[in-house]
Amino acid sequence: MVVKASKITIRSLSARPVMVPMKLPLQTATGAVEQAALVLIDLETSAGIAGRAYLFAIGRPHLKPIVALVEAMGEMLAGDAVAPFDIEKKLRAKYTLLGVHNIVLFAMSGIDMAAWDVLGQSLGQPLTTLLGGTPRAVRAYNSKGLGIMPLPKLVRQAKQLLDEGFDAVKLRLGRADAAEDMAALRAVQKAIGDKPTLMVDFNQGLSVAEAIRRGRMIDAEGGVLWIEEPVRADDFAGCAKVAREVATPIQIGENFMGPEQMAQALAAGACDYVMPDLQRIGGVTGWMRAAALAQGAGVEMSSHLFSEASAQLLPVTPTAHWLEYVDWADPVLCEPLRIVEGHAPPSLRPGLGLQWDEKAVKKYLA
Ligand code: SMN
Ligand code: MG
Repeated sequence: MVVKASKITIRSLSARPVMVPMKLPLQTATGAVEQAALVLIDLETSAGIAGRAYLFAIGRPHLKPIVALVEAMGEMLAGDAVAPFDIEKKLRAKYTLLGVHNIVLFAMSGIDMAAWDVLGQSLGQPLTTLLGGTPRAVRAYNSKGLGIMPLPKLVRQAKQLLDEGFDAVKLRLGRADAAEDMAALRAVQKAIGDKPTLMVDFNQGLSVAEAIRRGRMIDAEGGVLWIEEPVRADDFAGCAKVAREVATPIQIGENFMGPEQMAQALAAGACDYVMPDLQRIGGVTGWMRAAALAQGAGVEMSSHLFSEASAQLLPVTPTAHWLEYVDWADPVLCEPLRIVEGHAPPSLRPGLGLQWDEKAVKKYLA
């Protein structure tokens, strides 16, 4: 039997910037996110199928350059097959001298996700099925809110976030005074009780010495599943030192720039757990490579943001751990992800399953 290569080719790529309101703004140790700055990608194809994916620009000023990169890459890819591996190879070659990093990698990752979406739609299969898995429910933690804020508000919010149907939440830490961080941790633990799972995230806010000091305080307190990004994201040697000195598992990965960097972090023993971010790891293609690295290292792998696509990738991740749930893209989605009893239900829509609410997109266009 002769197997024909995919006939579906890329017609064009468009990227639209939107500023979407957030119900719960998030204050981290190293910056605030008050509105969701998203880039909506549409990959138009010869088959009439449109692949869709979005990117998080983090702030309004970053929307324009990311949109420009996606569109410039679209021009390079016009007429090419919708074959994610080939697209990656071509773009990596074109961007080697500039550097396949940060927003270049974001744009590549977004295109990769949109390309996999086309493949899923063309075969009428959800992403999980397309990748050889079976759609299943994945456990999720509610990652909205719980930023750096006064304790009474924090305590109210922790309970409210669990009442939304979750049994796990993530608290952001990294105040100037360690004692204040510990007071916040104790207040939240007291408010939610022993049963729910609690993670903490320093968003790279500490020095290595301070991370070891605060990590030991958290060890003494107990009951924390992981300590996320205690130090600068690319300081793998420093993070390894923290991981050696602190008993509570160290979680990093949202800033891994491609599977290559994740391999370096694992080789350095930088962490106990990993949580790649789809727009930094290289989209679906990068995620699958990262999943193999985590499998080889015997390290639990969670997701960062991009709840909809990540919920479909965790079922094909050998060491799948937790789905990070945020609702930040909901206002522009026709059918947002819903959490039932702390789990994202299996997605049965073809591809990534994202559809833009065009009326809302028009309203939030930036
Ligand atoms: C985070 C990072 C970037 C934007 C918002 C929130 C945070 C997380 O580190 O892990 O959710
Ligand atoms: Mg984080």
